[in-house]
Amino acid sequence: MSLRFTEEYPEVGAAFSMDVKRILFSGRSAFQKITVIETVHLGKVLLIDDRVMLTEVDEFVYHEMISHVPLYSHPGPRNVLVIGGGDGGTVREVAKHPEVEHIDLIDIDRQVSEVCLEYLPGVAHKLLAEKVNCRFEDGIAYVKQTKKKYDVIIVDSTDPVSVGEGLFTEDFYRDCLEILNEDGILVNQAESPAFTGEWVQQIARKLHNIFPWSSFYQAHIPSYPSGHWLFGFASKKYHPEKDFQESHYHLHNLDLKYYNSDLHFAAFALPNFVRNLIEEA
Ligand code: AG3
Repeated sequence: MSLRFTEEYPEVGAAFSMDVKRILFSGRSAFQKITVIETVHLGKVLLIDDRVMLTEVDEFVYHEMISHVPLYSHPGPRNVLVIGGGDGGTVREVAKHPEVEHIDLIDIDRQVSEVCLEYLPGVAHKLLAEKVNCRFEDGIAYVKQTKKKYDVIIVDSTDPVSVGEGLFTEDFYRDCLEILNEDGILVNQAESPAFTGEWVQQIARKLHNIFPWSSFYQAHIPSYPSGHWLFGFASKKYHPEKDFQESHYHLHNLDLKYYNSDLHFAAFALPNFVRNLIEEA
């Protein structure tokens, strides 16, 4: 008998299915349902509350784009804060930058990291690196009370429902602004313009209200709703295109599968319907 997993997209009455070989882990933490399945064509897949967080075949797109775009827009990103991202994929990419001295990862759910270290070590292994400090607590409370300052904050959250919702509020963005250095940058995962334009507009409105400068960039992520994904880019000083750190990019010469210097610019070129969504926000 063949087994299939289907992620329902209740917002648009659609769904996405994949053939499953077996279920590797399924459990409920204090916060959410966590599942790892081994699929027939998409490798191992991490699900939280039955939504696809990553698949082994396309996680590089999301993790490279959420990390290298802000890091190559900043001339000296030494201290980086990752909120959410307990699977470790974002930390893995951030850790590739030699300028980055320290990475704090704040995820509410320790079990996500434990499960990923066991079943998805290729994604999670850098959680154990020396320059990475993992704390399992509420990111909203952390940004409110910490005295530390960061050069780059990356919000690698779930969708703006249930556990993830508080990471999409103006209050949260204001607290992030507060703990960013004078020239800091915040990037967040900003959902699908095709399927959940309403969510994109809310993010656009809020980032625009709080940050001196904000914009969006896009990537193709086949396993996410609609496959067309946005990231918010909000900054105090730097402009992703004018301040692209070309010499760092060439010097590092990282072996990446999606991000490159042409895409750094191209990702900010948005289709008209996305421009309109954001302008009308
Ligand atoms: N963050 C989740 C992106 C949202 C996907 N949404 C969905 N499938 N409905 C991914 C975490 C990876 N580090």
